[in-house]
Amino acid sequence: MWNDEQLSTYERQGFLIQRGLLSPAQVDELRAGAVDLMTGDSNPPEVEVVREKSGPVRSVFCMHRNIEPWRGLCRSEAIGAPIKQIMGTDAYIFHSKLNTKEPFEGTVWLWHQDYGYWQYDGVDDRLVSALVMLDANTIHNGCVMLVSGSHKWGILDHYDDVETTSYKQWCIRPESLRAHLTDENAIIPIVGEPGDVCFFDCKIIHGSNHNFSPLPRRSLIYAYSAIDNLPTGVDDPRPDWVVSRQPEAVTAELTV
Ligand SMILES: O=C(O)CCC(=O)C(=O)O
Repeated sequence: MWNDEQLSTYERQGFLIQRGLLSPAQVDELRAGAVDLMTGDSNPPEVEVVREKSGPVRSVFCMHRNIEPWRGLCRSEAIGAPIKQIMGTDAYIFHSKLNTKEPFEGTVWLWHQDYGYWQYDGVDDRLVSALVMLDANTIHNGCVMLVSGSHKWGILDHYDDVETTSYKQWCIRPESLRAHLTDENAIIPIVGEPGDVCFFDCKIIHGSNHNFSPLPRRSLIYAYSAIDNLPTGVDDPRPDWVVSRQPEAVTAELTV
């Protein structure tokens, strides 16, 4: 359970890091699972693997439903309880992925707000993500960077970037960044150790750099949505692997 200070820090910054939330044994299990996921030989059909233009795996989507340890982890007390507390209600997994950045080849995620595109998936903004570090996340290997407090800036103007990486991404237009992101000190590199977890708001501006280091950077992200916040009313919905349509309350067993 988070105390009042943790909750108000989360509310003010739009994110909170919990160091060492997962044990070394849990991290070992996740790392072994990551190798299997990335190999892809025994992935269930809902799992989608996206590769960098140069070949290595970039992301493995929708791994939370049927594969351990990912299925259990999103239901765990450590991650699910703070989510339930922040939301004030049960939550389902709206989106999940393992994001890998192979040494020298893992590429950028340009500045964006997740709700910049999720707003078009027919949900409201009651969504919170948990980023779990499987490797040390450093400045050099492309850790995520968050812009502190930017979850209160409204949704900035996004465009569809199909050039920069292999993954089509909604990104904030440079002119909109210039108008809003004027203080470099607001950019917080989310560096940390395996087992650290960062909880963040779906409206916070974030992105990450290329992996210039000899070390891999693997992190997984679960995006939780309030249980009654279902993707509806969209003419041409995105696929289930990116916008999950199985609203099972993964926090149902947790007491907060
Ligand atoms: O893994 C990363 O470096 C960034 C991921 C991200 O921004 C996202 O999934 O929205």
